[in-house]
Amino acid sequence: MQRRHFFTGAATALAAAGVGRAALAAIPEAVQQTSADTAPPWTPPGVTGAGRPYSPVLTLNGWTLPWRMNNGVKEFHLVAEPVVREMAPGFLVNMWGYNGQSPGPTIEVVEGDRVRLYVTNRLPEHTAVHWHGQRLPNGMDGVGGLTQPQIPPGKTFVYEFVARRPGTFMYHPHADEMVQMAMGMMGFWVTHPKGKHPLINEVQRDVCFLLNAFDVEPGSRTPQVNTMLEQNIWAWNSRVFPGISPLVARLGDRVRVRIGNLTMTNHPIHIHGIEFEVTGTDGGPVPKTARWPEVTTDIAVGQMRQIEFIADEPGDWAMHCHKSHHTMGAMGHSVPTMIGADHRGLVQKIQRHTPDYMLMGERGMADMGEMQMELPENTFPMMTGTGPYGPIEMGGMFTTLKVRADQKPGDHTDPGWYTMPPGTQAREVPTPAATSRAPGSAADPQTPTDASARKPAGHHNH
Ligand SMILES: [Cu+2]
Repeated sequence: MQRRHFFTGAATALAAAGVGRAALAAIPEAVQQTSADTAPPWTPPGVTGAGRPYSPVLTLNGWTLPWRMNNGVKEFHLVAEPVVREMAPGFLVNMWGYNGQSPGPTIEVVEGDRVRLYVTNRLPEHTAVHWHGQRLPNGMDGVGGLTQPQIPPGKTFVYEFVARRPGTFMYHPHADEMVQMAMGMMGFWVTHPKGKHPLINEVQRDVCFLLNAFDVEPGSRTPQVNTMLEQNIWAWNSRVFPGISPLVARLGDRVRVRIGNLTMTNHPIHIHGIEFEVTGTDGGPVPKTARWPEVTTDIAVGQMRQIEFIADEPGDWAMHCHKSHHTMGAMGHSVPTMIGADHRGLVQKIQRHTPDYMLMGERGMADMGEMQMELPENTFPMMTGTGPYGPIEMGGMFTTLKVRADQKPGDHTDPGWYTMPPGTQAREVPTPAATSRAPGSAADPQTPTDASARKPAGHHNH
């Protein structure tokens, strides 16, 4: 849901001074977003001049900033401000963002558009906005101190340039960057080609999102801004699974996914069920002769990757970062590995002194997915997300690609879980007796029954 708020203070002052209607509208209204749901693609209302048609993108758990035409210039209004982001249902984090959310709204323009961006700073400290990847005059590059004075709290600056090349871009502060990006300040930018482009395919689905990370102590609500690498919340567009919308496609659709990385580590993004090609980066389209098939592509820090595939296999396909700790929620790194350790009888003894004591990891960590452990308030569980067959045991940077034959063209609504055709699903069969070993049994080689079992047998000492 979007709400529009006018800068009533400024408007009142201007009205009192008897300024005309044109001056009152000198700055476009700043549209606000109150929801973390995926907003439908924003199609501009009937426009003329530079308001040329394009096929809009879908921002995963985000939205597109409406613009207005003013004498042939597309005008936007960003407001940098503190926001509360719902990272997953019931998990709220105090962030800094733009126009009510983190990330900020996606900005969509067409190659050749003259763009004017007003930026109002409602943060407690100065900021500046860098338009990552754009060709523009040096003074519009948004590097505080280098190309412009910082935007002080309470002030509005304006940027203006021509979106010269089509592609996938982002925006973020170049002011107190470590703090401001750790607090969630960033947004996506798409410049659509002005016509048919030899290296840019027409697609039926065009989805974008940013990779971001936070360090939110369990039980708290504000990210630790001085954490360099040990973030514990791995997010897509400031959302974590199961709070991330699925990518939905109609069988046979050509799908483009644009991903930017504003975390401090790389993310190998992996999609099941299909092969894709990297068709572009933030540097522009990749020549066709330089594309090769992949199922995983690594997205390094500060990079963007634009990938494309044909959604020709129906199902619910996992799509995730392949760093396994990035598909988990907050967890302690100091938990010792307990696999293979025999703790029988020990837990009860410890619980006599420490009634809340729990043993973790004796048989692996999978049990965590359904463990009903008491968590501090406002803590995102370590693993979460339940599928039709039980806990998915993943959170963080994980979602699903849902491909359906009966999905309507352009319909992004979640079709629910996939129904497997009969005979196409892994199933249990009788286990041959000779290979059956119950965990913890004497036949389990990882479970020594006594000290002598550890001694190598059949060898002589030399
Ligand atoms: Cu990752």
